[in-house]
Amino acid sequence: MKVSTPDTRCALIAVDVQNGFAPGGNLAVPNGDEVVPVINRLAPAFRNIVITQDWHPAGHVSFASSHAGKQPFDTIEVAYGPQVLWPDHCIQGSEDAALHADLDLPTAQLVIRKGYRREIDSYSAFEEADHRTGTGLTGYLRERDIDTVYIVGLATDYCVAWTAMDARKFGFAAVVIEDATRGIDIQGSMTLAWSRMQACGVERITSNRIGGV
Ligand code: VGL
Ligand code: ZN
Repeated sequence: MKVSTPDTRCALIAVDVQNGFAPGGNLAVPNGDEVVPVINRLAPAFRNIVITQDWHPAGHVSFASSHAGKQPFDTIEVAYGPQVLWPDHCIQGSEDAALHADLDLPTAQLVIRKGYRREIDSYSAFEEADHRTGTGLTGYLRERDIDTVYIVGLATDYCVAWTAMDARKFGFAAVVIEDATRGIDIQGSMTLAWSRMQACGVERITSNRIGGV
């Protein structure tokens, strides 16, 4: 079995490991907390670690509660295309938006907050859902000569998948460490996300293939 050891040109991106996506959170991902020990174990192998946080204002466009007559998990059309509606979650500064208390990434160097514009959602750590507004992550990684990102966290079929596909779009090698992710899986979204990721050249591995841990 091939084992790869991350070097200085690799970064680990820990996506949205927040209370809101853990059991008891406002948008709980089934078994979402199970990613935490896996990520903590992988972290020492990485010289560069980026954390993302879903960080919405009250009344965010992605909240079902912002649209009369709509329910969570309905899909609507907004200015930039289809938008799945969610329960209110990860409101800026709330406990729900805080990183999971057991996430242990003391060497992480950057926290990217996303989804903070009321009218635009952002699943991806690179670019908001309008496919126009950058978060700054591409420039940060390029300036630091990082060419490969390993993606872990929540949720596989939304923020992890969009981050991985955008990594490819902006020229990075992208590897999703599957057992360090968990998905929401609504309306076939897991199968669809994996096939889309595969089509963009995202690599899918398990954590036992990471050396140096
Ligand atoms: C996410 C739905 C809404 C995620 C964030 O982190 O995958 N999913 N906001
Ligand atoms: Zn969100």
